[in-house]
Amino acid sequence: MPVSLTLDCSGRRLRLDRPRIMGVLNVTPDSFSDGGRFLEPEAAVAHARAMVEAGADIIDVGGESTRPGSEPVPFEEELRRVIPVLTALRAALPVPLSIDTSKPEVMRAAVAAGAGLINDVNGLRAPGALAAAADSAAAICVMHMRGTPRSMQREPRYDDVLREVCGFLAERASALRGLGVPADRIVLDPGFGFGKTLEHNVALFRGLAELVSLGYPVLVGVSRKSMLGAILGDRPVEGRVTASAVAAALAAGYGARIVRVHDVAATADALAVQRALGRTVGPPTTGEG
Ligand code: 9MG
Repeated sequence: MPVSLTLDCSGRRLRLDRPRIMGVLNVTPDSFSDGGRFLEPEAAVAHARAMVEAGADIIDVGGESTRPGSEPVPFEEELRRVIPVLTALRAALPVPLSIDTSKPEVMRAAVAAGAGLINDVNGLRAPGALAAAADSAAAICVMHMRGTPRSMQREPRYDDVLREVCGFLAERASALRGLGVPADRIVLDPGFGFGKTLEHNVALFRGLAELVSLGYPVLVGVSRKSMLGAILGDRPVEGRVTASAVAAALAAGYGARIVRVHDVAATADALAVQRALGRTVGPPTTGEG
C-alpha cells in the first residue's frame, strides 16, 4: 500500500517527502536523560526554539516519564505540566506540536491547546483513548509497548517479535480507520525499548521495512536508549549521541519517515548525509509531496 507523503496535523500538513525530526521536550522531573530541566515554560520554550533552529520539524511534549520502572502520574498533574508549555510553544514556534500521552483527558486538552499530533506509547489501549484520538483532527502516532513502563522490562518474551508488533500496529490502524480516521493522520511506531530485549530491538530494527510495508509512515525512537548503550558496551547515556544519530540515519534508510530524538543538530547532519549518500527502501508514496 502506498504511504501518504503528508501528515495531517489538525489541518496543518507536514510533508514527509524526507525524514522529519521530532525533538523531545520532557516536562517531567524524572525522565531518563533530561528529567527536571524544562519544567518551567520559559526554559521549555528556549530549548524547543533551539531544537527548531537546529532542524526539528515537530516538538514532542511529554508530562509523564515513560522510562522503564517509572510510576504513572494522575492526569491532573500531567495537565498541569504540559498545558502551559503547549500554550507558550504554540505562540512562540512555527512547527507542529505533539503531545506524548496515553490519557484521553490529556489528549483532548492538549489538542485544544494546540497539539497537532497525539503520540501514545500505550497504543491507544487506555479506556477512551481510541475515541479521544479519533474524534480529534490531530495526527496519531500509535506505538507498540508490551505491558506498562513500570513492568515492561520484566523478562519480555515473544515467539516472533516482528510479526507480533506488526500485527498489533496493523490492528490499531484498522481500528482507527474503522472510526473514520484517514490514513494521512496515522503513524506507526514499533516502540524500541518498550518491553523488548536487545535481541528483540535488533530484530525489529532490521525488520523495519516490513513495518513500512503496512503503508503508514513509521516513526522510530531510539535516541540515547539503553539498546545503544548495550551495543556500545554499557555506554552511559551522555556518551550515546553519535550512536543515536547513526541509528536515526539507518532508520531513515529502512524507510522511517520520522525520527524522535534528543540531539537534533547531530541527527540533522546524519540525515543529510544519509539522503545524499544512502539508499532508502520502502513502498511507493502517494499524496502531495
Ligand atoms: C515518549 N517516547 C519515548 N520513547 C518513544 C518512542 O520510541 N516512540 C514514541 N512514539 N514515543 C516515545
